Amino acid sequence: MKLMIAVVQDKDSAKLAQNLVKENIRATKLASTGGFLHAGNTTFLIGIEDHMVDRVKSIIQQSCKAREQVVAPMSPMGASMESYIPYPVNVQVGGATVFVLDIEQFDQF
Ligand code: 2BA
Repeated sequence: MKLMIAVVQDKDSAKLAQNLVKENIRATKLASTGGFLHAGNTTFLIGIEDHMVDRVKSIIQQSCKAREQVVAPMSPMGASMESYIPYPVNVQVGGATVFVLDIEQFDQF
């Protein structure tokens, strides 16, 4: 058994959730925030049998697309100097960042 953790853009989360349900794949959605853009994104926790990992990856790939985002300069007021960006930059976000972890035990009570 594996735990797949997928960080996706909010714009893609409804589509991904729908496509997982369609294929009877269980998932938990968590509201999350990107460390770099400080923008909202969605983290999916998906517990899945080993042989389904590639199928889930391909569903994620089909459901999520990359987008360009302009990062406006952030005020150093209220934000730490470490994350201060003094000029606008273009970053490509997504489609999805996916981690696959081994699960030691899986129980449901
Ligand atoms: P953010 O951290 O807000 O990053 C948004 C996008 O900004 C990233 O897209 C990447 O293109 C860019 N970026 C991030 N850190 C950067 C840096 N130090 N310098 C220059 N550009 C940088 P993605 O790579 O597609 O990541 C989308 C979101 O996925 C991230 O949002 C974060 O929430 C998550 N993520 C990505 N890599 C991760 C990792 N290794 N561990 C945990 N979460 C990760």
